[in-house]
Amino acid sequence: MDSNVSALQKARYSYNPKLPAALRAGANVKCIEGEKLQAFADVEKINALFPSTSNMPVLKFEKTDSPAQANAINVGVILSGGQAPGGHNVIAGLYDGIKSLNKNSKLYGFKGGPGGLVDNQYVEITDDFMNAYRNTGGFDMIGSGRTKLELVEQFDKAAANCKALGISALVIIGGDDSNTNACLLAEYYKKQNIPIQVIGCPKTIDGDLKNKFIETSFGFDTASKVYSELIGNIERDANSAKKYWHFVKLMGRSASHITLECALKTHPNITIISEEVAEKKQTLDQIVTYIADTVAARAKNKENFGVVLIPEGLIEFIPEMNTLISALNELLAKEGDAFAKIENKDEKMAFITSRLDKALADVFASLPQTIQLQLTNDRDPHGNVQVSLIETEKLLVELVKAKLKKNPEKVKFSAQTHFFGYEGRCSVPSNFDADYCYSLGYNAAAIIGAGKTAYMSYISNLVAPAEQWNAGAVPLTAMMNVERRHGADKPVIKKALVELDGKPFAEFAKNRAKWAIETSFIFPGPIQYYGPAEVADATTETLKLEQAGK
Ligand code: FBP
Repeated sequence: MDSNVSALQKARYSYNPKLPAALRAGANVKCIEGEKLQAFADVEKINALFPSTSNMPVLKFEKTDSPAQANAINVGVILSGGQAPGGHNVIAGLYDGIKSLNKNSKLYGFKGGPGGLVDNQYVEITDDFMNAYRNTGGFDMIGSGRTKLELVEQFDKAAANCKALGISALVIIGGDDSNTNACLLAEYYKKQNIPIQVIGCPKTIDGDLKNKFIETSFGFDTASKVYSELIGNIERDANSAKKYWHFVKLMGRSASHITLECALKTHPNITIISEEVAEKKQTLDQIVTYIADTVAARAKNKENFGVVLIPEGLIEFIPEMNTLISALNELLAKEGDAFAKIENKDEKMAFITSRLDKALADVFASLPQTIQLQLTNDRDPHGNVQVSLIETEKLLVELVKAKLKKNPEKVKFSAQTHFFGYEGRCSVPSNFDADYCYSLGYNAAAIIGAGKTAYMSYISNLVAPAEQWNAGAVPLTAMMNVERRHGADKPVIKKALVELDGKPFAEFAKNRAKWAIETSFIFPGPIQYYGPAEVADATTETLKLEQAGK
């Protein structure tokens, strides 16, 4: 084992993640079939697209008193999409789980995400290799990638690569899109009688892969704890120096779950929730006015400092900006090459403005040039603007400054900006994520052992101590609906946005007026890995509030 590691990491190597009672004797479990589940919307379309994998029962696992020895199996595992703390523990749980089924079982990691499965880039996971990554953050054990698995040609190549390695099951650790593709793969293999099971595990720091079965995606707990520690530190700095307003943008591509969770943990003065902005059709100017008014109100109490939390995806939720971004997406899809050839910044902007209608050209012209340029940056592989590259926090500071200049009270306003995103994605997983991820992986082995395909590994009752967690599996098709994407109907696992009638938002909304004016900061401090369970094992405020009374 690598001796070049920190003292904490050495200690974490020997941390034993907690499992639900059903899995403690091994992954060979009693499998109880529950009710058959249909897609939660667009049932007929999903049934037609997934004839072999829709309408399957939810599964619940229980400890069996007479576990039979299973045959050895070879399994492949893939990490897909953005990093999230705990990914290595999903692999560790899967590794230990398939070994508990039969000690001669083998695990292969496909390198660099789904692309590695298609291009046959793999590594066999051995005891030593696995042990060097237990309870560590990051995805560097086998790497990750954003290649979309959706073409029959890719499915066939993957099947050939699996056949060569004797792999009869694949575990795909990813977010909503990766699990949608896992389902397409499972359906294809089942229909073609290709003997490869496909199982998904719910990953993303964004927290938007959740529904009535999946209580939370892994990584959300740790990432929001890391950001909350940093926000708490900034709050304390602001309260000490009393001279800066800190504008903090937080990751979460679309949904504002991370921002809301951090607000519940740290009680900042201002928190913008994208879903509320969209629901109330707030304009950029209304958001700026709200911030400027709060700055002015605190200035009256001589509190010329504060903290503002801004979700990464905000810009796309402001109605006029959303229309502008859609128009830019289309324009760049058509005339991107001509635009790329222009070198002069002013000419670039004139090119865009001349092609937008008057109202949108005015919105575009009202933005600082840095933001105009960022809005025209390269799109991601899906043709979408890359929100993590747009400095919304700086845009808001500029606009608030301009608004306050017009305030006759001469309000003092000095601002600092921050973006917390990548800082949290590879942190050492919290105990919650270490336990949850290990359980998800071990449980995936149980699903494989039960001979099932097109299921997502499902661990629930997560606010209780781990031994009371439930283990089971939910059909991937049960989480799907049909959405219009790039002019075509596509089956997708629905992204869960912040619910404005949900308990976490209600708790925030109840308190925000007080937090705005009275300094009510909370300093959560760093993640604790050792100590009393209420400190070291507690999960998110979001989950606690959502599960309260259930
Ligand atoms: P996943 O949905 O794949 O988990 O990734 C989420 C995320 O971390 C977002 O929060 C962020 O907007 C995005 O990835 C950044 O992507 P990249 O790593 O490609 O810069």
